[in-house]
Amino acid sequence: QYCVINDSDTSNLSLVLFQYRTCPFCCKVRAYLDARGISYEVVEVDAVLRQAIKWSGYKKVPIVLAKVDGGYQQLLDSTAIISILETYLLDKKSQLTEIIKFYPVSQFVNDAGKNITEITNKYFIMHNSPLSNDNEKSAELEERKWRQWADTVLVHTLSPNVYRTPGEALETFKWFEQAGRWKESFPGWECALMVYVGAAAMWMIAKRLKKRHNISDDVRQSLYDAANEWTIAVNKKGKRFFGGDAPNLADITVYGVLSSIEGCMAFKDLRNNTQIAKWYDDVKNAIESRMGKV
Ligand code: GSH
Repeated sequence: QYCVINDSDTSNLSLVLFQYRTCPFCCKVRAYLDARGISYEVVEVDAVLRQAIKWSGYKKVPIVLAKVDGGYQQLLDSTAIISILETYLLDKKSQLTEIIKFYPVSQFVNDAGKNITEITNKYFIMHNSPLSNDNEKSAELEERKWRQWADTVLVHTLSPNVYRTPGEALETFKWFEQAGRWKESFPGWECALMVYVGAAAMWMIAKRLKKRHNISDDVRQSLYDAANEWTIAVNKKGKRFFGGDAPNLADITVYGVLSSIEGCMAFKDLRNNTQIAKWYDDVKNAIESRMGKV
């Protein structure tokens, strides 16, 4: 329902991102698209009714729909989307339809009886020729490690924090409504449904998630611990970013995930109680300076 247009985009991509504005995985994909100066169209999905993604067999967001020869290709999973597009940008010769063959979708039922969709190789950037030097290799290994950490550690600290109490959950959803510009996309009753049903549901779900992911009862501390772990890793590099003078995929991923709570009380607390703000603001500025116009 809106477009980000970058006049200097030479990627030849034509992408539609189906998203919940403040979903951490969607924020991560937007951070990537903006960092690479790619133009794209955004469709905001109603998180309760999800009509806008009924066409897809996949029930989650983000989904990126890419125009390819002879039709459209759907790309699933935030991490896979980033790896596929990064491979496409690095490898000037291959088409998306060729690249996605390296990222097969596998579906299985896990121990808990849930249907799981996984994308094989999702953390890997494919190269036409092997990386030649050890520095490049270890940089890529570290980048992969922290992208994985963002998906498996950092992200799990968010829900218990932003839905910590019923009041905080409601405040969070009111920010979602504002940030996602729901009022421009959905009728009033649907906005109210999303805010109140969403806040109540997520407050309850967050308690379960807290247990499942072993988040300590002091949920803020878990968030601070994660942020500190990352800040130490960045500082060790002795540069502005983990990736050096420019953000790499690890910076973009960690930033993207954290940006999903920017309007929440937890984010203010995070800035005030850790050293992450400088790095965060630097990445934000770097990304926004490359981003197209809305
Ligand atoms: N591994 C997926 C990714 O990285 O893209 C996770 C995506 C995901 O869990 N998305 C959530 C979702 O769509 C929103 S934050 N859940 C289903 C729903 O809300 O209906």
